[in-house]
Amino acid sequence: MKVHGLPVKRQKWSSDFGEWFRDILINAEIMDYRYPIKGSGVWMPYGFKIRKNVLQIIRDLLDNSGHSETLFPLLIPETSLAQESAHVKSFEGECFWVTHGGYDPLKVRYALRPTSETVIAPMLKLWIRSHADLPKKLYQVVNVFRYETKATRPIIRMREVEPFKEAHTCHTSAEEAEQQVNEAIKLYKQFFDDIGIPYVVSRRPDWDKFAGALYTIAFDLLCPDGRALQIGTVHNLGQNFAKAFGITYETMDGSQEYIWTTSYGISGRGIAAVLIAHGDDNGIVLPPKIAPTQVAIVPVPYKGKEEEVNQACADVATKLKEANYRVELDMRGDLTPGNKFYYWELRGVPIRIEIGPRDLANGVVTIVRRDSLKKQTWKMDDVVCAVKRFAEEITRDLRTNAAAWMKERVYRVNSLGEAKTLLKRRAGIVEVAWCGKEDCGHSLEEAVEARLLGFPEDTTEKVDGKCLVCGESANNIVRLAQAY
Ligand code: P5A
Ligand code: ZN
Repeated sequence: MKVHGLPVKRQKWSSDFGEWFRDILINAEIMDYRYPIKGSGVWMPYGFKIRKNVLQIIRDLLDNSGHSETLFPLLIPETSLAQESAHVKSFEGECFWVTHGGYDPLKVRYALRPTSETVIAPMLKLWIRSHADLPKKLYQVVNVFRYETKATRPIIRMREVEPFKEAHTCHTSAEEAEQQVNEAIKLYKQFFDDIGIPYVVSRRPDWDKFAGALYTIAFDLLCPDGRALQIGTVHNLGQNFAKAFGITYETMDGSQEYIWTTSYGISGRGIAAVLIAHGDDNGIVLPPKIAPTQVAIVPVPYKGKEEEVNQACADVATKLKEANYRVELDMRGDLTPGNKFYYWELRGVPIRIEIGPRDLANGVVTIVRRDSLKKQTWKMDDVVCAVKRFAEEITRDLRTNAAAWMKERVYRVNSLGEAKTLLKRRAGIVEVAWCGKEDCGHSLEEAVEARLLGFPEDTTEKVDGKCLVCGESANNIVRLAQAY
């Protein structure tokens, strides 16, 4: 079978994850990465539907927690980008620059936004007058552009990053900004929990924080190849951008103060994470909430019984649609039932219903769960109840299994040798004691040839250990991993 001119390969999720991911995007018709610009891809119709459902979850979460959706321009004058010194230093080498309008060189060149702090700041300066204007919580869903020099990968490391969901908030005090950071962490936890994605939350070391931030909290997912993927970040920006752009507000007692800001973002990696965390050797597996098709109905006809079987399938489809499920009745005449099973499995449709003459005679349907591939028969009259129940079970089991898989791959060790061995064979995430000194952190990264993800932000556990580098007492655990 060929899809879109590419041979269908069956790389294994379990043994050849990188290839699996690349192939599955094309084979399941999610993203075509053959566009003639490196780092740009095309969301295909099926992928676009998944993208739309995932976006809806984020929009709902943000809309229901006091954020307002907006849309800011794509172009940033270099003069704006340059206003916050740490920010410009980190991002100017990553920008795509617009230098001409037609034949005319521009006096001030424009950057395609690599992120929007410096797009939003000049407008906040105009909008924020007094404490009554605060807090302010905005977000937008856009594409951002980063001239990534590391190997690009579809969805995971794009140069045109899309959909980029970025929130920007403004506050009257440091405490309120910190509270917002915690609120954002909670929102992102809810988002990932909703689609069953496991994560660890870590405070990035100072040298790896977002440029212009006081500190950065990051969500990381462990991929089947043992590498960590950063799937979302929350930044406390303190007053850095407020000071750089002169954004002040009038306090209750009439004085002028700089505002405090935060920003947080999730990219298409939020979608990639679903494919990565739940996929298997047969394809992708989608949680019902975001599956474009939740139930695929496949008739298994037998000579002479075609009409009855097809009619029963149509009746079941109608019932399920009336109960608001997204249903596909697969009546394609040119495919065998086997081909159809393969087709829907590859695309991760959570529930498949098969009806054959024997089912019909017994007044039942055969229901197959995509996650476990287990088959069960169910009374045809109760099909709506069955689908409801299976959808709930699949949602729960996907989350539980993915979380268990990741948890098994978090190791706590107390020697550099052990850490190095585990990380070398990409066993997962390794936790060690660290004194917190930057020098020791760098030495640690060098010694084990991996990245420091940071301090756990999802536990308050203290340890009674010794820094593996300098031997001084260390109460903090730090996470290390090979990272994307
Ligand atoms: C927060 C939103 C920011 O840009 N400004 C607005 C802040 N943070 S970030 O960490 O730089 O990016 C947010 C998340 O985007 C993902 N990401 C990418 N995804 C795909 N391709 C890329 N090239 C890429 N770069 C960053 C990461 O998940 C990151 O956490
Ligand atoms: Zn140390």
